[in-house]
Amino acid sequence: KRLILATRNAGKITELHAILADAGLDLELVGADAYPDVPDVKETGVTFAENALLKAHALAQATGLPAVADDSGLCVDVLNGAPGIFSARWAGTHGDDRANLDLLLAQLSDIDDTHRAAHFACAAALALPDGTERVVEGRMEGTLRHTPVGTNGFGYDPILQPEGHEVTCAELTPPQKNAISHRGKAFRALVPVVRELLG
Ligand code: ITT
Repeated sequence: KRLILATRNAGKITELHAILADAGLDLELVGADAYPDVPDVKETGVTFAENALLKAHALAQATGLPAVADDSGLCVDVLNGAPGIFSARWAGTHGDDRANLDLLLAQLSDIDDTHRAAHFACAAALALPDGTERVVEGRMEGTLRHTPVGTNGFGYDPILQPEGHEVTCAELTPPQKNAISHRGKAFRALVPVVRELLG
């Protein structure tokens, strides 16, 4: 059985392959890139869950196959949850990870270490071509560094230090990150739902 990953973010694809493979699902995982004719969906939702469902439904409808999608981002307490659903385009250009991270650090330059709490959030959605939908969420709490450290992962990983760790997400190995990450938690929660609906 094919399960399509409704994402074009290479960092997410790598993580999702590992997370879903570890879960032992007997599924062929295919990236959205295998379906280049599917138009980009407008992320018009106001929550991670709404946007994840929009992406999963768009791909399930276009391909006639079950689709899973991730919507995720970094929520900073002192910014009232921003960048949040706007994480991928915080500095203006969608997917410019370095510009997004630099802008956020500039915005937080006056904020001291005791007020730099933040979390990554991920909504994982499954949509079937018949319109059936499920969505689950996961979080990873942490604090934000003043300068980026580490080269693993993607996005804001070099500035988030997860709770209980002395290193940033970008210094963790991929399995270490997946074990504690928002995406790891959300997709592990989605596995029983996939089993229930797809067998
Ligand atoms: P798709 O919509 O194609 O899945 P995207 O990158 O546009 O890809 P989102 O709209 O969900 O996805 O935006 C997620 C952004 O949040 C991503 O670009 C990163 O900047 C940030 N982000 C999410 N998860 C992250 C993680 O595990 N580590 C670092 N940054 C992360």
